[in-house]
Amino acid sequence: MASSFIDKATIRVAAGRGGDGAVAFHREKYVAAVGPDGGDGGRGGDVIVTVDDHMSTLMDFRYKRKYVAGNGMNGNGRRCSGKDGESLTIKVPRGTLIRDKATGGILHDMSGDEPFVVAKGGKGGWGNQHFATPTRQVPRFAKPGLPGEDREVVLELKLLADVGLVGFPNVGKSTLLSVVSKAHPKIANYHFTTLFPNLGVVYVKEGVSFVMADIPGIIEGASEGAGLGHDFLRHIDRCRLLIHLVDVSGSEGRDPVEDFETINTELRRYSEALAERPQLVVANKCDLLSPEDRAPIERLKAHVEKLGYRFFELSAATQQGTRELMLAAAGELAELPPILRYEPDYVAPLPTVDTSGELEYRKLDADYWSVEGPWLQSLLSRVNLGDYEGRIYFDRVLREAGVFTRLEELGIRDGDTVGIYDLEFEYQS
Ligand SMILES: Nc1nc2c(ncn2[C@@H]2O[C@H](COP(=O)(O)OP(=O)(O)OP(=O)(O)O)[C@@H](O)[C@H]2O)c(=O)[nH]1
Ligand SMILES: [Mg+2]
Repeated sequence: MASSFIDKATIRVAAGRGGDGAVAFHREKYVAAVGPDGGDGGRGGDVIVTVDDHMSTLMDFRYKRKYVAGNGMNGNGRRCSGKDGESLTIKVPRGTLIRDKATGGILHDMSGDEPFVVAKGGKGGWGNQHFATPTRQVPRFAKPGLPGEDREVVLELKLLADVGLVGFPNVGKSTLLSVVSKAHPKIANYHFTTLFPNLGVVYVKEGVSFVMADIPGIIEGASEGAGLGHDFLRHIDRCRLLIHLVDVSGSEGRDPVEDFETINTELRRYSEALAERPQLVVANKCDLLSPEDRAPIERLKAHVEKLGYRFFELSAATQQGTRELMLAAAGELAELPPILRYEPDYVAPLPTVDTSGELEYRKLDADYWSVEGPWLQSLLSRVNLGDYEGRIYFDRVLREAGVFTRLEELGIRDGDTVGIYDLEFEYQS
């Protein structure tokens, strides 16, 4: 589809890393005592996503694919904390779904107004001021900052519309939208005039209005890529009601009943749920049939009513029947559940790490042991210690990597503190 309408994009989002904590000591003339006053590192900036109602495509993401927030600054003496890294805000059109690229899981549906943090900045390391205890008055260590989240995400636009128009090309979908709303979609007597979705607001009466989406035409084999394919059906995924337009004039030599079935088959191939969505079936271009040639209308009517659909006769071009159709649509919508919002279903996989790299074990004080190293830092920044499963997993990886065995060899005793970046725990054999 050669157009500037981009409705899917993959981008990389990288939050800032946290600054390192400082080791510093407070000194005053004539005062003997020195106190630790190393400040903390600043937090890394987040990458945040917000909705911008002036945007209607993901075009901006075609050329710019990497979004990086600022790093936190290191802490300094005199208890000066490092400056937090600057957060970065990305704007997307309303209705954009954010998925994790690796798992396909839904991270967030940008339908509402609340911003979403798609990559969290790394925590700053603590300065040595935090490590003073009655028995350890001169802590000569501080903590490094942690890396920020860095991930690839897929942005997928799914417009927010109550009603979706479906049908073969050239049946009059755009014409219908143009006569019942203020939208000005392109209309012409050839196939695939519409290349990307158009939205229009249909005002029915005071207090009653709805949003209708006009999408490109569907043909047989769309699910295999025929015509414009069927990817654009994602824009009517959320629709509460479909209006299925069928050309009954025979102007293209096709059979209305077959057309109706073909479209439903293609919808089903895209998604069972979409095929099951309530439909109003509409015979369009009725003005082209003479009153004595109602046979195609009657055949379609009988066919769809037997299947339980409501049927309407229409001439979008002369606006015959449009009012009745819009009233019926509004009536159906009043009974239907609200527009679909996608619930997040992303489950962070437990991070796999190669634990073969060397770790640095340091006894920083009589009862304080520090363990650091690249893989440990990476594991810590990716595992969720807030949940039970995450903690068990972290413990297991450390055990299997021989961290506790090594600490015992070095002489750790029960009750000593183990510090791993911003994590501290009391050692129990
Ligand atoms: N006579 C008559 N012509 C109509 C009617 N509705 C639409 N048309 C004509 O049919 C042609 C196609 O109309 P469109 O509204 O562009 O059709 P579409 O379904 O949006 O087509 P695609 O965007 O290509 O899928 C245009 O020439 C319209 O003027 C109708 O009710 N009666
Ligand atoms: Mg059209």
